[in-house]
Amino acid sequence: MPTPQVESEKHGELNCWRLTTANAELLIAQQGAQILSYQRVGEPPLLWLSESAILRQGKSVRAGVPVCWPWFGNLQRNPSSVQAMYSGSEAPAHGLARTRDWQLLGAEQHAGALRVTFELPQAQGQLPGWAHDVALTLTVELGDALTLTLTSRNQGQHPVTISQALHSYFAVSDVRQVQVEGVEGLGYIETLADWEQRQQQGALTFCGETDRIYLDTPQQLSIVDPHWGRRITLASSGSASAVIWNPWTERARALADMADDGWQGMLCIETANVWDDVVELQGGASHSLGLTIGSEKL
Ligand code: TA6
Repeated sequence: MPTPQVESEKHGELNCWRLTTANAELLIAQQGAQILSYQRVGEPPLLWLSESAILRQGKSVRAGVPVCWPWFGNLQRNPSSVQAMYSGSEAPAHGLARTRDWQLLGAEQHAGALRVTFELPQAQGQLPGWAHDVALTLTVELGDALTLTLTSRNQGQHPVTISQALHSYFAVSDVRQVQVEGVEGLGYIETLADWEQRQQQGALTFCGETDRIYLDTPQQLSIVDPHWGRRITLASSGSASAVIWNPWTERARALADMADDGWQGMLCIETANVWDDVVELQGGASHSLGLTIGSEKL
């Protein structure tokens, strides 16, 4: 089969595209421009896809990289400048982009790599309760590494403030055995203890439910996974905050789209603009949030 190539496929209710190169394969859904899976030849998946995932219109899939935009998480927990942008009644968690159909603008190949670009046309004034005009695109480049670029360009006259995240679910051998490097000494918000501000001592390991916003994050973070002999590398741009999440036992049991033990094989590190790192776009201004995911043998 000649590579690289882009083929369309249907999974459950979702239109998807499978991108294949000589050394990697990626599945992306039209809904949310959400990457559902990513694997390189000869190694375990880099992104996690829940074995109980629900592939239905209007529901974000528990997998890959949901795009949270134009706000992250619970809108009420966002700065007032982000809240003020929305006039609808119930604000869905993680914004309005992850459950809507994006449009594939084009696919290009160059030197064995593939690049696809998606746009959310409704962001240009047609999102319910969010009456701003922003050109929103996601570019996915599948080469030796995987690079995602989420670009927001304010086409209106008035400033627009957003929070956002590439809510990446990484695949790990066992979350209890891995550690995250790059967060040592950082301040973080412990959302599970009244959003108290704390300071990280040493590298981060996991022994219970975790849901934290790390502040002033460096551009490089990594997940060290000795059992799989792998280091997953995350290189970010346009971001100074990251959310690190694992639901652990009880919360996983409460999620219909996660197996009871599903939490063991996943870890979310979400390259973000949240808390005091939200993005204010003046009329005509644009911002890009970038993430390159790579891996190395330990
Ligand atoms: O990023 C962490 C978080 O906001 C958690 O609090 C948890 O709820 C998770 O995202 C998943 O959210 P979802 O709406 O996809 O179930």
